[in-house]
Amino acid sequence: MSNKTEIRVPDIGDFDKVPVIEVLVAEGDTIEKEQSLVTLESDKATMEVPSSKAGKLVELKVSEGDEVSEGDVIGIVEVEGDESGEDSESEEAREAEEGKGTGEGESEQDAEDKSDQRGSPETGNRKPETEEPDESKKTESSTKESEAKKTAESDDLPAPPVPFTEMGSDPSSIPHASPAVRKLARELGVELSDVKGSAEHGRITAEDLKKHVKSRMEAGPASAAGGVGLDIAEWPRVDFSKFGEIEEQKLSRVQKISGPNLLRNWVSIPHVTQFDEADITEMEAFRKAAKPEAEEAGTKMTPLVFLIKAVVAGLKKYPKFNTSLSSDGESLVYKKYFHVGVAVDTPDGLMVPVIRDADSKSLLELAKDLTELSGKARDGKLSREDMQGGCMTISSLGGIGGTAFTPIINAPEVAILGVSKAEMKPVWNGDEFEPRLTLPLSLSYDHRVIDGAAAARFTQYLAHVLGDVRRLML
Ligand code: CAO
Repeated sequence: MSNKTEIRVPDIGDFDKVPVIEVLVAEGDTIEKEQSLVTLESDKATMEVPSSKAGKLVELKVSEGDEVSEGDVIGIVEVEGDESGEDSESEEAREAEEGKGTGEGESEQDAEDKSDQRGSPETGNRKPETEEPDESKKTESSTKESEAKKTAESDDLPAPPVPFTEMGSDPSSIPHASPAVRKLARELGVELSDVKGSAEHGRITAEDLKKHVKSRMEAGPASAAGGVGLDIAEWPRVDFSKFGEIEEQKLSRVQKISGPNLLRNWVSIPHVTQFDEADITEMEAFRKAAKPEAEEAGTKMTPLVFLIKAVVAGLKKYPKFNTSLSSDGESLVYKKYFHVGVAVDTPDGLMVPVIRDADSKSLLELAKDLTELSGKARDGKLSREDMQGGCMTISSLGGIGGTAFTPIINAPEVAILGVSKAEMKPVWNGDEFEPRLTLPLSLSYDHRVIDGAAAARFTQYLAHVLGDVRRLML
């Protein structure tokens, strides 16, 4: 005996008219109970709609691009034998009587699938888990429900609320991808942040993931994306308490996320660092003179603001510095925009917000952006978008001290500018030593893309424009 059941969009909270971004099944498929049928995506979140019944999908009512709301029919499932009508009801009732909820006795796979729908603890859920059906209430009302269900078409009832998996609210959050794609990425051992999404909003599809894996395999161990197959010795396991008192503190979330990226960049990019100095005596005089105006505008004019302008000038003059290697390592992508990243020291670790369109902004506008973004970084309020799209990063330790350092390139950028503390130095002017304020620059570059001579020209050019900031207006 068979029975046709409509599978509807469950309670999805405050969301309405949510686009279907992925259809995961086709008409004629035999589907399992709880199998995901479609993925929905709002501006900031994704969710998969599972089937409340097992059986054959005889009709699919939605396609990619459709917009659905709670209660809309997704498809019709033909349920056979045990799964249909009374049989399944009596089984549910039996389970309820025995105190078995959906959470108990589930297989590992089930648990994993559900945790996919709930999202990682880091990203949080729009709906707390307590909003999922309360099993004890289910037990109490099971008799009433089963009676009601005998008279009505029980399977038409919407499934229990399904939580959205939030994305994008966290700067370092998971890239746009459906739970199924994230699960597949985990199984394949792929970092989603390494994969380029081809769908709307850069969303990563299963196809993108497969292409990524294929290109990594084809590119071999030295792909541009950092596919290094280094045979590194195991990390030493040491019981430090044998040597004295210790205290263990967990790494911050930001450190946990940035650590693997730093390691990948460090081991997979052939770094060279070019050191140089800029005479910023005149620039400093101008900066000091402009300070009151900056304060009036509610911001602060630090040397970094001039450096952002100088980097933009450098990227314009030497476009190779404004490129990225394609993920297959076959081509160089030239960018026609000028977004500059700035490393910000925060209590949770290093973050790199990006100042957009720095070429079209005045010094005061850049100062404002810098103040706003570094404030957001320190308050842990950067969005993912705030940290994307950088052309080159500046890491300034000038407010702290030091004479030079070797910054790690923020892939897929090809260079990073390190800035140390300006110091007054005696400089020979042909007749005598003159005190000049000297700013140390440390430019790390990807030697696969940039030659040493180009790097020396780039830092010389930075020194040139910083030596006479009027050139920044040209
Ligand atoms: N030489 C001398 N003085 C400098 C300087 C330099 N290169 N750069 C900044 N200063 C001065 C500023 O003028 C300011 O002094 P005043 O208040 O008298 O003007 C003071 O140092 C403090 O500056 P700041 O740090 O508040 O501002 P900033 O614009 O230079 O930097 C920011 C902003 C967010 C980049 C910075 O606060 C920061 O977080 N730096 C650390 C970045 C980092 O950790 N990099 C390492 C990455 S690798 O781990």
